[in-house]
Formats: sequence, C-alpha cells, structure tokens
Amino acid sequence: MVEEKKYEVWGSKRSRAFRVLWLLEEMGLSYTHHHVDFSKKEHKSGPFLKKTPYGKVPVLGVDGHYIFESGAIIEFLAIQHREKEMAPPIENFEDYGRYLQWNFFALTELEQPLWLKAKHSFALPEEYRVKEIEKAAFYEFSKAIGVIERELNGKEYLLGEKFYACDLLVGSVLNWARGFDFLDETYPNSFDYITRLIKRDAFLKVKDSK
Ligand SMILES: N[C@@H](CCC(=O)N[C@@H](CS)C(=O)NCC(=O)O)C(=O)O
Repeated sequence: MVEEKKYEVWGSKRSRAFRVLWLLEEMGLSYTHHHVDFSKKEHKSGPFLKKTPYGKVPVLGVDGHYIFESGAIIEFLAIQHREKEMAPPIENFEDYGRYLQWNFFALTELEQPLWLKAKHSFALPEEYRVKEIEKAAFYEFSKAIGVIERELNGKEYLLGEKFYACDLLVGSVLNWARGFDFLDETYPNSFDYITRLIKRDAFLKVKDSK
C-alpha cells in the first residue's frame, strides 16, 4: 500500500486527464496538476516525451516514475490505495470481476465510438477525416449505452449502492457523450446517472478549478 505519495498529473482538465484528477479528488490524495498546452505542442516536446513516448495525456508521475493510459492510472491508484475503497476488494470475486468488466467496457466499447467521432471531426489531420463515419459511431455507441441503460435499472451505481472507480470511468465517458449529443433522456437511467455523477463534490472541484 502506498503511503503519503505525492502525485503529479499532466494534462488539461478538458482532456482525459480530468478522470484522473477526479479520482484523486474522490480519494482525497494530494497531487500537483500540470497543464499541457496542445496549441504550443507541449505534448510533443522533448521533456514531455521523456515521461511518455506516446506524447499523449494523461500522465501520472510518482517518485520519478511515469504511467500513461488513463485506465491503467485509475486502476493503479484504486488498487494502490485500496483503503479508499474505490475498487471492491480483489478477494471479492464477483464484485471485483464486475468492476474490472465495467472499466474495460468503458474504454473499449463506450469510449471508442465517441473517439471515432472526435477523430473524424477534429482530432485527425483533415486529409484522414471521413465525415460519414459519424453515423457508424452513433450506431455503435447506441449498442453500448443500451447495456449500461439496462444495468442501471433500479440501481444507484453500476455495482449497486456504492460508488467505485468504474462509475467514474463510465461517468467520464457518458459526460463526453452528453457533450456530443449522443446521450439524452432517451436513455433515462444513464441520463439520471450522469446527472447525479456530475454533481459530486470531487467532480465539481476539478471542473471549477483554474
Ligand atoms: N488511450 C489513451 C488516450 C490518450 C489520448 O488520446 N489523449 C488525448 C487527449 S484526451 C491526447 O493526448 N491527444 C493528443 C494527441 O493525440 O496528440 C488514454 O486513455 O489515456
């Protein structure tokens, strides 16, 4: 178990770094946040590429070591600080399995259609963008959100009564979907869920920070 570690997070809160900052706030861990200015290509600069060869955010730093990939960072923090109860105990076969399942589902099934839309709207160089792909992205997202919608029926959180990091990961993707007009009251359980999650103190603390 990690005690009194001082974490550093690189990445704008408008990027996937938000989910890492949100988790650190939920856990009450101290950290330093470094903005990375894409317009100045700071993410492709020498010092930044020493932290991550991929030149993308978020990056978590601790004790001179660096981790990239938001999902890995979230799992790392949740397990290193398991006393914060952001993941079910790993000995709890059923809950820990379902927790991991939703983390992976968030990143591979829910997020990818949104990322596909984003890449073909603004992230890729113009010559690689295929505008028509949005229809396929929406279709794929609809299938994935249907699973979340059914899972949340009569439940506060994905695993029941308790908020875990899988809610944070799924929530951060659903918040993105809301911004893309991919998620509205057509999916009432998911819409209520994300409306609840974005009112959490830790979420608001990051959102309202400078
Ligand atoms: N799978 C990665 C994706 C990281 C990623 O694409 N980050 C974006 C910001 S949200 C980025 O750094 N983009 C800059 C670039 O692609 O050059 C993760 O979840 O951390």
